[in-house]
Amino acid sequence: MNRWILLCDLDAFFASVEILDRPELRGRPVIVGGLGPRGVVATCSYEARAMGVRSAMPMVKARELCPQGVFLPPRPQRYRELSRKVFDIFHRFAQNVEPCSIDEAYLEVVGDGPSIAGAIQEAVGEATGLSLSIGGGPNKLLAKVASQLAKPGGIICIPEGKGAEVLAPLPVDILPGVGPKREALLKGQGFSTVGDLQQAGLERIQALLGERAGRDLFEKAWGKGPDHLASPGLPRSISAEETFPADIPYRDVPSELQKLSQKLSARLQTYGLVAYTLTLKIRFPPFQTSADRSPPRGACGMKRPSSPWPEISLPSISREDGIPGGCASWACASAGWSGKGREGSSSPSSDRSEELPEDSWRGTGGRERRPPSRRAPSRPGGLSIP
Ligand code: TTP
Ligand code: MG
Ligand code: MG
Repeated sequence: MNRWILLCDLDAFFASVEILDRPELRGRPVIVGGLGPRGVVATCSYEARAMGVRSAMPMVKARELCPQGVFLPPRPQRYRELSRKVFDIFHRFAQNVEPCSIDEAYLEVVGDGPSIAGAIQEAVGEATGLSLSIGGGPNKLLAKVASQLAKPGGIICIPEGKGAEVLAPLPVDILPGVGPKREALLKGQGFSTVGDLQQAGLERIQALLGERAGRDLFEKAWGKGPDHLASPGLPRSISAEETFPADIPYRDVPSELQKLSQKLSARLQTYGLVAYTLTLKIRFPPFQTSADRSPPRGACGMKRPSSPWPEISLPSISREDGIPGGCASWACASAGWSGKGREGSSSPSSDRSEELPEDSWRGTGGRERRPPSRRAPSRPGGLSIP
């Protein structure tokens, strides 16, 4: 196999950077995130993960689980600086790079996959001191799964034709798209491993999940996935969000949303984009999140980013949900667009890692992640599943 897709993902990225800059923290449970009463964990070192701490977990819970932890606020600028260095290395080695986030990208490489992966890992380590895990395969699905198995600090490459065999003994939630709900549904029907899904046959999976989702999952179970990277370009959405230290009264929500929409508008402008849909999310006490999305180019009155946005249709949210307590604890506005929506001359960065919103470390959108129990032991320097 001469052409490989590699998924490169830094290990415990924000926490690793903190440890890099303060080596005395090495070996300690380091937890990075919002330190206020509403803060959530952005990420944590593997030592903290051993204590049960996870990304997107409320910081209060993390403190309970790991009272001896070192709790640090995020430093987005420093993370971006290191991310840029790492992405420069990716571009040196790869024909194509598809960024997925600030610490992660798919690379298309030609040659001996495992040794190219080893060279990338080494170059990143030398240039930044950061640990990188790499999964390789003939397509994005297998590269992604392999990268999960390779964490932390390993390389696992799955050759062409071996995907189904490697996947068979793994738990169903190794497959992208199988979250806690779907995992419970599948397990309830006796499908614990990917091999169970392979054996079930397409029709049974479709009967359970519907025609399209069933086909999609069945194909993944057999190791099929996209074998080309998305063309370099734009992120699919941009968002701005705010977690308030204390609940705000409902009458203040419109002005807060105005501020968020201005932030968003500025970001759209940076990329020369015209928004296509607008989504609003507001969290009401105790922890109820309401969302409202405009139809394409529709009622929310999406306009050119240069003009201030018109009023946001808050009332439709409030009527549906009755606003218990009459106040909000969190708000998020995001915008998406069609490929055609881009304007004129400004040239956006093709590096989507740039898109991490300043405040995304608050992690409000993420789901708690699972313990890395399924991770196979990996050895640095290269392991290839024969
Ligand atoms: P990930 O690559 O998902 O996680 P990680 O690098 O911390 O750990 P690993 O890859 O070894 O499992 O995310 C990269 C960074 O993005 C992470 O260091 C912090 C940030 N992040 C958040 O701010 N909130 C989140 O909910 C998640 C998942 C990540
Ligand atoms: Mg990572
Ligand atoms: Mg990542």
